Amino acid sequence: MQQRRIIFKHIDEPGYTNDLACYQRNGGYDVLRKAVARPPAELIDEVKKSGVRGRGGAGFPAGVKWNLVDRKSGKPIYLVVNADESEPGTFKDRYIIHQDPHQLIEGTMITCFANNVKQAYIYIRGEMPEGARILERAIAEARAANLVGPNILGTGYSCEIYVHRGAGAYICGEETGLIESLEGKRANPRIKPPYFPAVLGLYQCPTIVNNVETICHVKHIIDMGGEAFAKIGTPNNTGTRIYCVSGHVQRPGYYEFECGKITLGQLLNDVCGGPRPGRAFKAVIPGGSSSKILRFGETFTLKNKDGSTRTLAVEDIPMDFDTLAACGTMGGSGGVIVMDDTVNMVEALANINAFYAHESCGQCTPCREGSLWMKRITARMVHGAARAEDAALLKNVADQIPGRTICAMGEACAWPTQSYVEKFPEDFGNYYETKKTPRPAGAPQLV
Ligand code: L3W
Ligand code: SF4
Repeated sequence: MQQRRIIFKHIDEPGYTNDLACYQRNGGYDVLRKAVARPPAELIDEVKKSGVRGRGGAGFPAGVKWNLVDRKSGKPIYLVVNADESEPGTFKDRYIIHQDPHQLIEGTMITCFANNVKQAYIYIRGEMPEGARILERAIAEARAANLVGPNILGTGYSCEIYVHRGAGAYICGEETGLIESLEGKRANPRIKPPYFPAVLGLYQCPTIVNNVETICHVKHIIDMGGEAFAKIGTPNNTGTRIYCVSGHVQRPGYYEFECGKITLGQLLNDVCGGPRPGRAFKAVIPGGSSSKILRFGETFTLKNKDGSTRTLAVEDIPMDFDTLAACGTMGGSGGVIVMDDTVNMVEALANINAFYAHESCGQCTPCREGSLWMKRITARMVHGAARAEDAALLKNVADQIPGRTICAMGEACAWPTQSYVEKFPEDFGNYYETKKTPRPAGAPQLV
């Protein structure tokens, strides 16, 4: 399978990090130069026509988001680039930042010009200090070349980009938590609807929040035109996607393909070399740890447009937003985590549950208490204190969370438990019998 590298075109070439001259030698900032000569509304229209969907997790169309921005309020419009890449299994944005920072800065400036933004923030995850330094140096280089800052390219248009470092909390990647954090507060997500950041965001002003990869796509959309971009990939799932593959495959890594033009089986077998010698695939998380797990061997019956149906095995699923959603999971952030038959799903879930319980911001009772209880139950299971009722109890706790919380982390923490327990009854059901070991006298109570 041939990759189609658009975002990653120059990713492994030496000289792209903090070398503006190298970037410009290869056409860097030419698209910005052309963009600032066009009416901003035209640029927004190109992005709308491209159909590009957000690469951070939700897959919301970027052009629609830009259209929802309140442009009549008279308040400044802000752009926030979400570089708080924290979703377990996802490692693409940091690579763009490290290897090709000017691509992100060019996309940021085009987005700002199109939306009349005068101040943009790149909110970068606290654990990526080198990425922050690279970006700061690259912005300084661009500013010195009159590509960022006052009166860019002599157009009279001015725009500053600031790098803002998070402090290592997953919830800062949720757009409203991120905005609170940017305002200097604790990253407690805000209730939405009714007000989305497009209307009331940073400092209660209209704000566009887009993921790093999405912003990079903007550069290429403006370069080739929205219609041409829409021809890449599949209808409603346009452009390329970066899949970050980790876990039990022979060649883990990041791979860029046309969205939906590669199946999960092709990605894992042909591209990533298949399972380790002597092993078989057991399960795969297709879009970051928050997405529901897929079990090798399960099938999905999906409806075609003409009313007929088709049955897909896990290996046959095209890696696009819509098909993955129709299979009950999601493309999410593109983080594909593979598990082979050495993995016990109770242990895998215990790991994920510990993560979500630690990262819940605590505002909503179902998420705060539910994630903690799911962690406690799976922890006691793996520590040899499983109880007969644990699988059912886990499911019961998880079922109380989705739809009852302020932000999507409610779903994110519940979906793994729901899907693991449901799809791997042999691991969860047997756990009590096989792993039950008496607690040593005087051992601390696990729950
Ligand atoms: C204006 C409306 N704007 C929706 C905007 C909204 C947001 C975007 C999507 O969750 C997912 C989650 C994680 N007027 C609007 C509107 N918008 N209606 O559209 O919104 P939403 O609510 O569907 O999703 P979300 O809250 O952004 C994101 C999943 O991503 N995920 C998490 C990844 C985490 C990272 C990370 O590492 N930092 O990326 C993983 O797949 O579970 O489902 O912009 O404002 N009427
Ligand atoms: Fe915080 Fe969880 Fe509620 Fe989101 S769902 S606001 S992370 S408690």
